[in-house]
Amino acid sequence: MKPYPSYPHREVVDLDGVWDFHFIPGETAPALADFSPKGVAYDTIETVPGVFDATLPLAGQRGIGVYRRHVTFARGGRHIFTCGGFLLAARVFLDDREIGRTDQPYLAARFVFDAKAGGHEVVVACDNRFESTPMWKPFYDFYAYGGICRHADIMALPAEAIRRAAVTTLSLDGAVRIDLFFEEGVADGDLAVGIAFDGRAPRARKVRVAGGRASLTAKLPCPTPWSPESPALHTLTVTTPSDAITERFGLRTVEARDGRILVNGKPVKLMGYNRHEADADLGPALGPQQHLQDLRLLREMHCNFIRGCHYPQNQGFLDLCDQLGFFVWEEALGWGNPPQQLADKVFFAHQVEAARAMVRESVNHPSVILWGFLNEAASDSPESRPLYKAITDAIRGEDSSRLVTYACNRYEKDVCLEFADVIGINVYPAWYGTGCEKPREFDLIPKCFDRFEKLANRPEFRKKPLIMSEIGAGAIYGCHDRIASEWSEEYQADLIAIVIDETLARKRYSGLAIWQFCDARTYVSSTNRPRGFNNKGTFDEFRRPKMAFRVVRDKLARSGAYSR
Ligand code: ADA
Repeated sequence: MKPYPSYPHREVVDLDGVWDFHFIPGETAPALADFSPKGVAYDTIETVPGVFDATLPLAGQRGIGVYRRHVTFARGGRHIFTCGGFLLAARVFLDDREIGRTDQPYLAARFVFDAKAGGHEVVVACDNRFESTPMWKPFYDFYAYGGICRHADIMALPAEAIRRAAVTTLSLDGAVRIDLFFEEGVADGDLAVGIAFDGRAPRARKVRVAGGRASLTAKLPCPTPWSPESPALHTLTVTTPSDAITERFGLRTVEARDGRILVNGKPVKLMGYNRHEADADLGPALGPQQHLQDLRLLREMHCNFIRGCHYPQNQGFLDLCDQLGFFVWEEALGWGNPPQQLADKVFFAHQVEAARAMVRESVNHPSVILWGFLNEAASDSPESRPLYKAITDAIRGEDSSRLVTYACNRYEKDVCLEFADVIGINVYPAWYGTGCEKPREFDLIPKCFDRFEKLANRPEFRKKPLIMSEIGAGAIYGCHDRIASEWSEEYQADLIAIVIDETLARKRYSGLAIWQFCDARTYVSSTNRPRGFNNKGTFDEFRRPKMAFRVVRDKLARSGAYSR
């Protein structure tokens, strides 16, 4: 699915579809840096978007998946290859010449290159071995697939090429700041641009370009604010003498005040789920209908909030969240990273870059109100502070119109909370670590809510909103039990019922993201992961509802606050 922005004047070669394919098993594959596309014997096919290792014959294998297809360019000159995300690392070649590489999983990549008019061969080598990226380790609790998992295309680049036009709401009556980012080659100095909102006639403006950037302010002719109740969207088309870009955005403000999250000046309570991009069989390369179906199920439960765990989201999915009026917490890739890793120079630089790139990519989605990073990493270790500071600085340097947070499981020992605008707590009362054989220890749940309220009410955190960013229990679909004990649908439903009541009853909590929307594949290695799935979904991997579905739907419907 081709997400916003669009470039109406450019020649676009859509790369989605069927590619030739060959897999080189890890034992015989060179390091990705040494891979050459010469002489590869393509013996099968794969689809883009897609992952090559979700189904047989390559399920579970690690190595290099090589994709090839032919393209034709009408004109010679500068082109750009863009892709919404590779797994885990990739190199892209045109006629055996490398045009770009990335070792940032799930992050949009863009490579500029020169090419003659006519036919060319594009090769993408995707390495899904853990050593191909510093960003992923085998201990993450979600399966690491390999492939070109999101939309890809190639466009011809004109002389005054615009990369993005980021729109920031200055006031709900339609005043906006527009930050223009140009591709290389746009000279410093004055540039004539056209600015058009909502398909109206463009207004001529002059901007001053410096270092590939320019800024201007403008006023929308017919402003309508975006909100979940009324997710009104606007478009902005910016033209240069040779290029045009159309961005979609929403007018809305987000702030933290006195411990509450305010959207458009009004306090909101975020009620919803953590969601992996996960198909039952095919892994993370979901199609538009699947994304939409998940959002419809969330809407049926009267949810207004999604934490996109634990990586930058599919842009097409965020487009749908904008249209349907969901709030989103988007986060950069990370999971339980230990102190040594957080202090490692290469990991450090990759994390900062990943956070920055995520913000640039998603900057125009009104649905995204929270930027997150480093899920459950070692935020209790003083050596981690420089990275937490560097990431939050990088995010705020790109965008100061949203709130910054991370999901913490170090609680009172955390030494990085000062860097966050919002405190996110991941905790599993009555599931992990109760340390005894007593069934259904549900009295632990309100105690847990009390505990984090107390933490957030410390003088230094009092003004920060508080979110329960993960809480839940496993249930195997179809497992029922007369005493409603662990792993039964009854147990999970009862636990979630208490969690919802506690969140709704407490003003100090600005939100809840239940863990998790649907069962998603991980590794079998742990005794906690029967079937090789994380089974804490309210739906199983086929979106079959467990008992918790009705509980959430009925409770949130009764609360009335989140329906549209
Ligand atoms: C963590 C983590 C999730 C998942 C969850 C669980 O809090 O952030 O990705 O692993 O626990 O199911 O235990």
